[in-house]
Amino acid sequence: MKPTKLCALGLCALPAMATAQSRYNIVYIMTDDHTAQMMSCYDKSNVETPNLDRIAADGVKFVNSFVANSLSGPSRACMLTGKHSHKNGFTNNEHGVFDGSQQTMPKLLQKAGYQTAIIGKWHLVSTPTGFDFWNILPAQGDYYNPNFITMENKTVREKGYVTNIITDKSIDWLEHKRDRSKPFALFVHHKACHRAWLPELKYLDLYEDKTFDLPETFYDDYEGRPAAAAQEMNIAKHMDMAYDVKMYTKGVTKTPLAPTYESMIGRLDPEDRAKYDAFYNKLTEDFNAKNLKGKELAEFKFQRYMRDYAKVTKSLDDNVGRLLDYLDEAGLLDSTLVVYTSDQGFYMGEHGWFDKRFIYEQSLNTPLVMMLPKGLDARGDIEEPVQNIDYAPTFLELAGAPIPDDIQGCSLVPLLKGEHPKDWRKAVYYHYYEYPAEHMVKRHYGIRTERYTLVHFYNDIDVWELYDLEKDPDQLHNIYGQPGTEALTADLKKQLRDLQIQYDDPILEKYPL
Ligand code: SGN
Ligand code: CA
Repeated sequence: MKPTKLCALGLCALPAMATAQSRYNIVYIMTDDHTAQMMSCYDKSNVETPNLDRIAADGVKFVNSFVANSLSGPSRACMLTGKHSHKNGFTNNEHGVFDGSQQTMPKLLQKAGYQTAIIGKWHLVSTPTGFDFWNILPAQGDYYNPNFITMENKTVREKGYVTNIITDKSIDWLEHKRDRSKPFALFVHHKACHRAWLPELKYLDLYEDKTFDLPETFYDDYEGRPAAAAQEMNIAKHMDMAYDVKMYTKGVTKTPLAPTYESMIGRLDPEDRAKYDAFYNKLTEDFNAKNLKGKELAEFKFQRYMRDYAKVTKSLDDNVGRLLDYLDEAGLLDSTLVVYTSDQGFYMGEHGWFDKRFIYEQSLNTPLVMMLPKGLDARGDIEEPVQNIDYAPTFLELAGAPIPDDIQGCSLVPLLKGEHPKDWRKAVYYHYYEYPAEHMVKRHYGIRTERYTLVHFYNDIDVWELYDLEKDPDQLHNIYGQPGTEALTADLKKQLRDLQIQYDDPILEKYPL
């Protein structure tokens, strides 16, 4: 076991020696694009998620949980390696192919005698390595009658709704497929709640009576924030009326994404398609009759988005409940760490947006709750800033396995024991790369401290932004360069540079601070 590392500059706290309780099992549930605003233990205003809340109620809720690069593939690579994107090599979805020959946490767990399995969304292009069992969705996968890729490289179409199927397969692996003589790490990776938010048919009617509150920043004009102005993820401007909003008449609606939408819902069995059409065709007729324009149209799109996303979240919550019940009935909860998180946060109309990618709060944050096995006594909210590079060292420590020195994350085990290490990191480092690409969010890197966000947008732009989260939690006022911020900016830039040096990000050579 390696010696104590200093935490002051973001380095980790001391991993405890393998204890008698080590070799805990791990169930890691990661959803796609599920954001804290849509999880009732974080935010009660939109939906009820009793099963997700159950995890937090019996364990811990991280209230400062961040990603390193707010996009699916990169987040998955950070989780698997415990390293930032520039080190694990998977910086963006568009051109990324995960190098499966590199050191990963599942491989290290295997080496420590664990059985490992991954079920659901993989999204790293190369074939999974480090897993004794895998059964993954191709690329983004489908909600209805989805295909799965087997370890024999066969594509198999499964009947049903994706969230239910991923849970069925996970329970089946736990009950029938694993080697019970070994501790295990199971990675349950849901497709929900990714675009285009296609609900389980039994929940079509749910949330239809609810009018969601429009975020205060819905009509943000992005003044003083050219990178924010340049995005293409605005609900009013960029949502596709068919694909996203589901106002669609087969053969008639000709939006750019209508063919993609038709192929997705075309996967439904005929009787299910009839139910689906009966529901959305009625809404489409009502919508067509109203001829909405301007703000009315924008707000109609927002309500449709919120309702469909909320329905998808309901199935997710049910299924997490089902998995928790299985673990409970199987007597596994005393020896198993259950983690629930998402690959990143998401905008639910804040700044007028859907999607993620920016270092701004809603997409930098990701939900993180854990149900703790015996021997880990923390309860309630954990305030220390944590990041998705921390999962790998945490799981290794819980397995009693050594944490290699090149892992950049910090083990969360001290926090799970209820400790508050004085030298815990004070800031998290962020770097987003996928540009030019869908949604046109410019490349940027930055830091988030307890109170401030400092960010540099670069590449075909050279813009700094600074936000005081205490005075401006909605991040509407870029105070970078304003008189009186000089000392603060110098201090934050020093912290940023220190983190870039510590994490060895080559961007520092291009943009020395
Ligand atoms: C798809 C979506 C995008 C989304 C990316 C990345 N478009 O390309 O809206 O930002 O995935 O999402 S879609 O037309 O295919 O729905 S990620 O979570 O996988 O990173
Ligand atoms: Ca995602």
